Amino acid sequence: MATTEAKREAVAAESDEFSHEVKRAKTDQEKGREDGKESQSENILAGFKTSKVLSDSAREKIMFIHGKIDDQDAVVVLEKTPFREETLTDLFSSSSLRLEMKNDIYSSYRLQAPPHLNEIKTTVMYPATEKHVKRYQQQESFLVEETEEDYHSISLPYIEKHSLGLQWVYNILEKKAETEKVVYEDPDPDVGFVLLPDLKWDQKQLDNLYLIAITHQRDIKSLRDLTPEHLPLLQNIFQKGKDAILQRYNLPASKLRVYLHYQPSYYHLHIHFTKLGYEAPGCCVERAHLLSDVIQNLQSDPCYYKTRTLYFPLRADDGLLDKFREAGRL
Ligand code: M7G
Repeated sequence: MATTEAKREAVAAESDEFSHEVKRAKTDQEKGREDGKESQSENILAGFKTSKVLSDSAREKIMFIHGKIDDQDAVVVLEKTPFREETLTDLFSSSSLRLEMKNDIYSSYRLQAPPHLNEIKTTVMYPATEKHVKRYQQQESFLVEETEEDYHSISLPYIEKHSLGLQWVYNILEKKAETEKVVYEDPDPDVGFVLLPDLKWDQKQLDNLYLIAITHQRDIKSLRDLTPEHLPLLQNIFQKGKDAILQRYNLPASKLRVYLHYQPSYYHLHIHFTKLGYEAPGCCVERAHLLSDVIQNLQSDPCYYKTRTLYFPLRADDGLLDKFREAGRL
């Protein structure tokens, strides 16, 4: 289970090429919506040749596949989406039922739903690098203990050299991508942010609601950089983010899990807003830090995140893990 979760997390931790693909697809989709119809994109998967199933989960109904499109490497993620209460009437009335067995009051069927009620969320990384392919392979995780000293001698130099591109973040902040999706924006350069649906959320149902708030400030990498100077920013995101979600989705703050990841995949400060009860990838205790705790910790100790030992999981193939090993810290 943990490995599938790690892989689901990795879906979002793609390189720039992936972001470009996604942005292109979204832009087309958005254009389609403006025309009053959803655009039908060219089927780039029509000639997809499967090389290997990298991993899958029958329970989560997700599969990560490595293959080729026009002789170039590609990774495709197929994920069945949750049922939606508002489409049940349509589903029952417009599907066909094939009986498999009947015994007393018990019967089982194969229900064949019409295509519009049977969609599969599909993420394509193409052209994919070796790094993409490796990310989705079954991997063990290890818990790492990072002291203040480790952060400066091991993590920070690694992050500065190897972290994933932030172009997709800047595209959102500069209104070059996903503009239609923005739920709320506070344009203030110091305490402002953009709140929008996360890539992982198909926005079809609230059960798996997932939004991210991206700060306009560009120089805060992660939790480690936070000091009391950032309290107005964090409090602003917390309050206005909750207000915006209540207004748009009618979900009160008591139904939300608002947190930061450490380590994040992208080193530009952003806050995750998910629905309480939804086991979002990365909401586990070893990775998620509640925003309300972060605010209180900074209020009680200005150096809390600068000096504290932090714990987080790293996958076996993560280069940062090698660095911790080389330093004798694992
Ligand atoms: P993170 O804490 O850096 O790491 O979160 P994680 O990806 O391991 O969770 C970054 C968040 O940004 C994730 O929840 C991603 O799903 C989301 N995300 C990534 N990309 C490339 C995009 C994107 O292009 N658009 C949107 N809306 N969200 C994205």
